[in-house]
Amino acid sequence: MTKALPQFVLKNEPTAEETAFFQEYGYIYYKGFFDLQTEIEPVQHGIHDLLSRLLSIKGYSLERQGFSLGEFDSGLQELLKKDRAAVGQLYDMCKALPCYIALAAHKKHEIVSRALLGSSLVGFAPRGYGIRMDHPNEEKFLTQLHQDYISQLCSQHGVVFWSPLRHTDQPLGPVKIFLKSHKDGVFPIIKHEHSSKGLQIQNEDALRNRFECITPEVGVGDCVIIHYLTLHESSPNLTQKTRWAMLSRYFDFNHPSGAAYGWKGGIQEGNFFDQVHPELTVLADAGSP
Ligand SMILES: O=C(O)CCC(=O)C(=O)O
Repeated sequence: MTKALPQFVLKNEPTAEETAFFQEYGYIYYKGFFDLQTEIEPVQHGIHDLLSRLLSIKGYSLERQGFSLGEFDSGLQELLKKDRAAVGQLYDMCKALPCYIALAAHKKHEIVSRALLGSSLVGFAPRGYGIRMDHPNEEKFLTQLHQDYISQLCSQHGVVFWSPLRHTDQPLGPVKIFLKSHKDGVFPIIKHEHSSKGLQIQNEDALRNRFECITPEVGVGDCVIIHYLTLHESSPNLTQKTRWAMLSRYFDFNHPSGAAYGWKGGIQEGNFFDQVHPELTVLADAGSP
């Protein structure tokens, strides 16, 4: 049976207790973080409409149910079978939905990240936002064990907001979060190639065993906030539906780690971990760092 995990409800800003929880465990769960009707539904509606647009451009007449909160992506599984590349196009289209962008940059993210990070000055990680689609039985795009800092690089002190558009229970594949791992700093990386997949945490299995792992089921409208240094990874989607999740990232301008190299962005901006941290990088076919 899954262990019941603490859930908080955000009032105006995080309380001292919530901040202390986040700083101790490296994550926090907020129930009802987004309003279903005014904040979530427009994004789901937008996705539904984009899918219709894509199907019509492609000339596919797939059978679709009308929009509902649970079935906003009706027709997607058929499209996956018919034309996987078109689904990749949908992935890019979703990120451009104005109602989603407004949510990703919503003031409450700034308020919450300031409080959790104890910073008066936070930034919105450029190109650190997006909507993940994890399809049934498709493992290629699942994230491996990682710390977000490795690919974001703006600052070691940051947070990622993770909020699903479909209720994420165990079969749909919650994020695995390794509690308190943020306290150990940046872990050394084995560099295989120039991509986030190519950056592998050294001694992955030993780290998985060292920290307690949780897999929080997350409801639509709820949000899990994870520290940039907390180890986490995807779990597989074992259902027949796509797992949808919105992510956005905020970082602390006041932390010395970002200031040291001018808050350079990460992989999306063409900057790589080994350029900033040669002392923590080992090449795949070399010895220890
Ligand atoms: O949604 C997931 O499974 C993990 C997402 C994640 O860690 C990431 O995109 O950096």
